[in-house]
Amino acid sequence: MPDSAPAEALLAEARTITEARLREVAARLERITPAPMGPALAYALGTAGKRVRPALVLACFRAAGGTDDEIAGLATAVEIIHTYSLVHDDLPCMDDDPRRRGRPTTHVVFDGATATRVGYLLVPVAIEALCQSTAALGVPAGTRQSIGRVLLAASGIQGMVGGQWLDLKAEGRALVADQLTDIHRRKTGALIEAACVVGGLAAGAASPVLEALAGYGREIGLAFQVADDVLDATSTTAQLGKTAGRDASLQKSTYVSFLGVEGARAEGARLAGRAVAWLERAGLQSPSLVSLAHYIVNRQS
Ligand code: GRG
Repeated sequence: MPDSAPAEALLAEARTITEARLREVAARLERITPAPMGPALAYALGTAGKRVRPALVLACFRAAGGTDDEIAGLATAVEIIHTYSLVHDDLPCMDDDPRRRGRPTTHVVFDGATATRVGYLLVPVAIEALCQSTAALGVPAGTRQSIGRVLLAASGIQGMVGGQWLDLKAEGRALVADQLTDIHRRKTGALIEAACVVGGLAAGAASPVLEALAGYGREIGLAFQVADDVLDATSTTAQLGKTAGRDASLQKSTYVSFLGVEGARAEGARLAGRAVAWLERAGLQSPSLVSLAHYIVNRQS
């Protein structure tokens, strides 16, 4: 049985430091942005997530030798991109979901136009957090550029936006396995992989370490979505904090529709094992990352 304590401690730390930064960002945005946008931005930033992506930034930074607490700013930047994606994902023109993180979604509390603007506005806010944090960390200019490029590429057409687009187009259509993997890797996996890589880059990691962190992130990024498919099919709305059974009602192809619940669980475990193997091959000692890989596929929400 893998040790879950390091992952739990890391996630608790990620929640504490990220949420403190998110509160600061929300308070500043509320001061400078007229209603309803200011309150809507603060609402979206104030919802309580698991903070898996910030935890990955922290753990990969430390696995690559980083020690500076300013990494919290970069972890927050990644979480803000993720937050924008959730606000847009829930919109009526996308997954049309009334609940997220145990609360009504931003477009339900405000309206669709406000929630759409919230999403767009959060992107430059994230980039600002990235710039401030990499400057405070003393990251060299070339590496700062790489961090920006990695995060934006993962968020764009070859990553998250492209994956979401393909996912929407695939509703009600049968996919083949490679198409499903491509969608999952882009829609969900790309940002998770980027969280790992930017953590390593901020610590000044050399190429073999970066490659191992990217490999780890790629495997757990896909595993994360496989676990999400399982949870959607097996959990309740109360447990998930978002509407359960959404994939079936939208007639989506998922790992569960391909492999069944047990097959999808086994695939998640296989991918988590592959993620840990990347660390072992590079000689990276990180009980937190090992534990987090298992947490990602065994989580309950
Ligand atoms: C313009 C086509 C287009 C897209 C815009 C909306 C969007 C960009 C992308 C959607 C990306 C997305 C929401 C993917 C799902 C990823 C996922 C499994 C999210 C849930 O993550 P958790 O479980 O959530 O970490 P918490 O709430 O814990 O943060």
